[in-house]
Amino acid sequence: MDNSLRTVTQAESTLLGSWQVVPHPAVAELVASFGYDFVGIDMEHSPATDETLADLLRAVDAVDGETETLVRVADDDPTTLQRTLDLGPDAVLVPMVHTAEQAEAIVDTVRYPPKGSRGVGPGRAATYGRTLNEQVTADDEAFATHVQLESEQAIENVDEIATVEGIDGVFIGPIDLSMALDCFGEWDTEQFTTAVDHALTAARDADVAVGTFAASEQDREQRMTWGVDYLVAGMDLSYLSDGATAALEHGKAL
Ligand code: 3PY
Repeated sequence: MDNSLRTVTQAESTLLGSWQVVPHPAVAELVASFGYDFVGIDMEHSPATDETLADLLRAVDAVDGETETLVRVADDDPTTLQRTLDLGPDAVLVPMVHTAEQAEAIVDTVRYPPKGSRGVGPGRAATYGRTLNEQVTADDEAFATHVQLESEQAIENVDEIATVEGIDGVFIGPIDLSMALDCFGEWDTEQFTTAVDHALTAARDADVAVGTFAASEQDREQRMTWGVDYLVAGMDLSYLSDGATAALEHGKAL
């Protein structure tokens, strides 16, 4: 399967994903069955462990082999990244990346020598049928590396971050970014739109993908006007809370 999260800048339309913070394989399986392009699995703000993550990835992969997996890791620690990559996701998204030096260190961590410093031991990422040699040789193309921009410093440095060789995409974290810019949730403020425009331009100039997050109809409409390559269009907790609220209200009204 081609890895769309690596080549998304050439895609004809915006890839749509669903975000998962409830770390149960049934949720991953259900969401993947609706035809999303990818499921974003959150290890930064969820109670998922590495062991749970393996089952979430299996659940998505078992549905139809078409839906990809993007794992937002907890941090940029080499151990975190290597343990995640050994489980074979289609993409990793590293939060809180503020500088080009940090992005360079991430690329070094995710690549095997001589290009980087990743240790060999791919486990599930070897897809079991391949020899270790085949896995290691193919692995640079097997997954995408995206970094999340969510601070004033990241926006200041975005031109350098986006051009780091080996970075496939940048992800604008609107919630944290707006908080960092002192306009929490105020998507139309000048400081927020200026920062977003800067990030979009830098990504385009560097020819890397740009993605973002939306949790409501209004957010989706706004973020599509940004011309993003991939969009997280909703998340499991919101689906659950919307459905639970609607059923309760309907039941009470009868
Ligand atoms: C943000 O918007 O800051 C996010 O991290 C979305 O997941």
